[in-house]
Formats: sequence, C-alpha cells, structure tokens
Amino acid sequence: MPDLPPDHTRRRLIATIGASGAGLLAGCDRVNASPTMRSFLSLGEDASYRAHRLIGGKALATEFDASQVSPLFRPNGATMPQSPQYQRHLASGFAKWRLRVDGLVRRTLDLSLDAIRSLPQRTQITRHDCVEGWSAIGQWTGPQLSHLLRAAQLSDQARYIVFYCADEEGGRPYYESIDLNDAYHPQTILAHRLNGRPLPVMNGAPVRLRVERQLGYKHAKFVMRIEARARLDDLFGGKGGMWEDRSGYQWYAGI
Ligand SMILES: Nc1nc2c(c(=O)[nH]1)N[C@H]1C(S)=C(S)[C@@H](COP(=O)(O)O)O[C@H]1N2
Ligand SMILES: [Mo]
Repeated sequence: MPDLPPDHTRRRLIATIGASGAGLLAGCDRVNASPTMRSFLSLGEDASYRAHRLIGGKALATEFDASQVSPLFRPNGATMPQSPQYQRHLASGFAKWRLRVDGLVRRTLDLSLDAIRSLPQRTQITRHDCVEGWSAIGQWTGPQLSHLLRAAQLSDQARYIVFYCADEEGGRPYYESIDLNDAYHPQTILAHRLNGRPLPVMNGAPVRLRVERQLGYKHAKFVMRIEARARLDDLFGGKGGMWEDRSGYQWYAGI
C-alpha cells in the first residue's frame, strides 16, 4: 500500500494542518535514535517486547484479502460512551468534535473529522485478536499516526504516545499508550472507516487506534486526545493503560 500521498494531497495536508512541509515529509530517523529499549517498568524483562524489537521495529503484521473480512466485526468493551459531551458530538455527527494532539509537541493540533479524512489515507485488512479469546478480520482506513506526529513535531523528550478515550472506567478515561516505534509504524493508523463505511459507534467512532502488532485492548476506541509524553509512571495507575492499571495486563501486548 502506498505510504506517500500524491503531491496535491500533500499540499492539502499541509494546508489542512498548517504544518511546514519539511516537518511533515521528514523521515523518522529520530525514532530509530530513541532509546525504546531503555524501557519503562518491567518492559526490559518482557520477552515479547524484546523479541519484536530485535526482529525489527518495522516488521509488518499480516494483511488479508478482502474475501477474508469477517461479516460482522464484533464489538467488545465499551460500545457507547455515556458522557454528555460524547453524546452531543454523536448527535451532531461529530461536526464540532476535534482530535487534540498535544503534550511534548512543538505545535498543538486540533483536527476535525474532515481534516482527518483529508490526510493521506491507508487501508489495511488485518486480524484483531482479543485476549478474551476471539478474533475478527476487518478492513480499516485512516491516516497513519506518523503523519499527525510529524505535523505536531514531537520534542526530543517524547518517548510515548498516549490515547485518551471518551469512555470511562471508575472515573478515569479508558486510555492506552504505545512507544514511538509502534507510533511511527506504517500500519499504525487512526481508523475512521471499517469495511468501507464510517466507523460504527460500537467499534470506536469517530476514530480508533489500529496498532496491528499488538492485542485488542491496545486499540483505543473513541479517541479524543493524543498526548506525547516522556514517561507513563506518573499517569493514572502508572502502567500505561486502563487494563494494565486495573488487571495487570502487559503494557507491550505483542502478538
Ligand atoms: N475506549 C475503549 N477502547 C477499547 C475498549 C474499550 O472498552 N474502550 N476495549 C478494547 C478491547 S479489549 C478490544 S478487544 C477492542 C474491541 O474493539 P471492537 O469493539 O471494535 O471489537 O477495543 C479495545 N479498545
Ligand atoms: Mo479485548
């Protein structure tokens, strides 16, 4: 699948988010320079994380054929965030919803759904594996997270990308986080379409993360805000995600 947009799309992207072309189109050298192996908590001890990083940070998850797409992409976990704010956005077709990208960035972004739709898009057919013992194959479309991060221009201290969701668990938002290696991975996208249609609410509308080399709970739905951070141990329960905090799930959920 093509990663680079044709020139007119690029120009529109630059116009849309008002970033400099140099910043947007620069490579991701700084990712390779980032000390992801100097890890957080027990990550250095995690065999799956170590193995993945040794095999190569850019290994691709398997992509499938259109004929293999599951008839229904089964929803799991939260299927309808209850907050009045989310309900208002849903009622108005997310017309005034904005995805905020902030934290350790040089420019904060507030992206409308239209802006997200007009970025260069990637479509991929992948298998989602939930720890609860089910899988589904779906076709996802959305911009690569790397495009947003380049537009926001991460500062040198940024090590992790955190996703804050609209649904809450015990007074805290569902949240998840990934390292920069996964954040800049070509298959890491913010999906706003599933199987050729707008993303259904139950599957995470208006946008949800696809981070294809990890298990289902990492794929944050109903993403409201993306934050670049230097550390995770000072956020909520300190383990980098709602399930990690609450039930001791692995932070690196490599498949
Ligand atoms: N915001 C949010 N994201 C979430 C969840 C959730 O409850 N809330 N559940 C996770 C789990 S455990 C899985 S398996 C997938 C399910 O995605 P689906 O509903 O599209 O099947 O979303 C993940 N992302
Ligand atoms: Mo899951």
